[in-house]
Amino acid sequence: MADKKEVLRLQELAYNVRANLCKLCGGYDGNIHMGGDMSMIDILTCLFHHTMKVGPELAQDPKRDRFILSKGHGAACMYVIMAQKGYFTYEEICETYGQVGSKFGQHPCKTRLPMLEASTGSLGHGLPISVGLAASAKQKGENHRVFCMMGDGETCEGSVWEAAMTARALKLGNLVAVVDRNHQLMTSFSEDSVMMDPYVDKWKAFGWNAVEIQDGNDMRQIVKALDSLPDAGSQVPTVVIANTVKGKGISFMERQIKWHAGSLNEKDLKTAMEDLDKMIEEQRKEQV
Ligand SMILES: Cc1ncc(C[n+]2csc(CCOP(=O)(O)OP(=O)(O)O)c2C)c(N)n1
Repeated sequence: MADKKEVLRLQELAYNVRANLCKLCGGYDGNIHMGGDMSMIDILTCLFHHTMKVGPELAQDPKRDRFILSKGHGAACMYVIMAQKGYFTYEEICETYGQVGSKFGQHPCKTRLPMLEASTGSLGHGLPISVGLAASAKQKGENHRVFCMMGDGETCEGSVWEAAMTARALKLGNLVAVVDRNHQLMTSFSEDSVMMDPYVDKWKAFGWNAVEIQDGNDMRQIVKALDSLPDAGSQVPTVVIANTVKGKGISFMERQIKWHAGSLNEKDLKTAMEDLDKMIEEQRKEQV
């Protein structure tokens, strides 16, 4: 069972990410990919604050875990979490987010933010890059892990499955793919456009160790799943498939196709903050 105190600590951090992301969106003169950010926030919070060995103090350390945000359109969410870790401040993000020349582009850019492992945004490339990083680590006898966060829609890309076959062939037990299975793409629900199910079986058929999280927005379930990952020396890559809700936590965003990306006016922002306050209040009560 996941430790209650730790679960609540992570829930509070996830609440803070959701709130800061909404404030960033409210102050930004353009669209932010709020739907897919809200769905992956809980998993990403657990990865950065509980599971992975990462942080600004380890940025040059060869023993650090590697993280690739393959669904690069979720950059804003990752920046807010990286600010919590101390890589830079939240205020710095807000000052220039999405502007030409900013370090904080709508997609992550390694030339602007050297602590990133790769630039991403063109879907389907993160897993192939992660396979390269994991193969290199294995060859050199290093025992850190490589984590790659993808969207379920992203896994329509053939390059994902080419990488999946290669990872299995190379016995990359140091590789962990995480799929934000929010059942939505950009303009439709996933099962209305492409037949993804039986999704877990597909990964198993490619020889991967597949772990499904029934509710990928429930921190208890996330911690339990990520605490049970095989160690880096194992011979089989692992995929964690987290069933999530796009727009999670915000009443008018949840499961709404139009909220793949959007902007928040003053009234929306107020409602969003009230929704988030209610959510964290319930979580606090549950953990007492
Ligand atoms: C190669 C490529 N094709 C298209 C896009 C445009 N695009 C950005 S997000 C998105 C939907 C991706 O869906 P999913 O991976 O499920 O992301 P989520 O729902 O979690 O936001 C698309 C098609 C892109 N970034 N890259």
